[in-house]
Amino acid sequence: MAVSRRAAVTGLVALGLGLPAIRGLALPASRPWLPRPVELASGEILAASRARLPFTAAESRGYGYNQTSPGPLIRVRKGEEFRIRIANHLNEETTFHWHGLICPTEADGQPQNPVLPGESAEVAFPILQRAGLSWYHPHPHGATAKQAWHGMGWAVSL
Ligand SMILES: [Cu+2]
Repeated sequence: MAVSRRAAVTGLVALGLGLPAIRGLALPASRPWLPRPVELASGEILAASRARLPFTAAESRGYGYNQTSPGPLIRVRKGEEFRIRIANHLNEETTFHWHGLICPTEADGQPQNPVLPGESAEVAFPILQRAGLSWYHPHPHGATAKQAWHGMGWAVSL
């Protein structure tokens, strides 16, 4: 019996969510579920921004992408060109690091290539690798952990 990657991931997530209940550690009923992420198509804008955080019952704000946290899901396919416009709508520098994707160093959002507040840029490179799940996150010098902990990061699915 063939199991699709989507079914396998869904099953693993469901299993992970169910384990606390099995151990008697059920989440409080008031705790919100993690929302299904919106998807971003190639060529659209991915903007680092302030965002509402869904992890707490109370309204709280942190960082995200396109006003959401987790940020949009980006699907790509081997052989396609990954092309996206990045923009920084924060009041501090950030980067857009494609963790797990094989890409040119200058496109990989490393600390030496910050995107300053108000700046935007085009990122494009070919997808060379096979199916997998990667994630994007900020990687600014001295503020990577702060920005990630405050809600920035999400997935690129192949
Ligand atoms: Cu990383």
